[in-house]
Amino acid sequence: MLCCCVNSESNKKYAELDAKLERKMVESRRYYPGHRSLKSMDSIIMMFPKLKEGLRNIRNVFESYDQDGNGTIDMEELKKCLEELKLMSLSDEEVKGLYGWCDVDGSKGIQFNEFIVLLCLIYLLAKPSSESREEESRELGPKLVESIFDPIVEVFLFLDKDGKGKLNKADVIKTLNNEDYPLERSPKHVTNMRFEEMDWGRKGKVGFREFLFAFMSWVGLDDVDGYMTS
Ligand SMILES: [Ca+2]
Ligand SMILES: [Ca+2]
Repeated sequence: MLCCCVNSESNKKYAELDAKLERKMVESRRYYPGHRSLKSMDSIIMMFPKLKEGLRNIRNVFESYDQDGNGTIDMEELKKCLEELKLMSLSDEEVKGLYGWCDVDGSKGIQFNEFIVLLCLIYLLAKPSSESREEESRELGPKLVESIFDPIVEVFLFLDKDGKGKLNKADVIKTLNNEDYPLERSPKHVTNMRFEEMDWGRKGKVGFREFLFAFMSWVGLDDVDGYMTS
């Protein structure tokens, strides 16, 4: 179905998603006490091996749902995947919106790096804000998603110094340089990272989605496999 106003409509939709995510990040400060125990870049870097392991597992999920084996997940494949992972609490419309938003290269399909971001956003937005977390009935799917995405949310909250749900360039650079912990200064190759290459937008701020893409390449998704070559 062609529509002449598709651009302004999708811009509006993405602005809504962005605002939603921003609120989610502000709310999350209460449910993710772990960000307070992160002290420096070193404590973040120590999480990388475990995160890489989690990403490898997610790659297996990605591959098993890419049923036609074309290297991308389409809407139908995604729906099956979400059912299996018990992440079905968003409406079809919402999932479609997120799908388009995460397809950053506009290929109309979700590659592995986009898939991770998409899954994380669905997980976050679908997650009940507090109380009703049914611990006992959690199966492999949600556990896997949780074990990889919760620590990443905590890194974001740690970097979000003013707690407004967006990252501020000055704060991030300061943290990357470990200015408060001069003895722990990270080696240049570590701090001189793609975080600084994030699109900081008009006001020197980035939201969670952009952070996630940067964080993925930072953790070293590139050496998890060859999907990041585009
Ligand atoms: Ca496919
Ligand atoms: Ca894509």
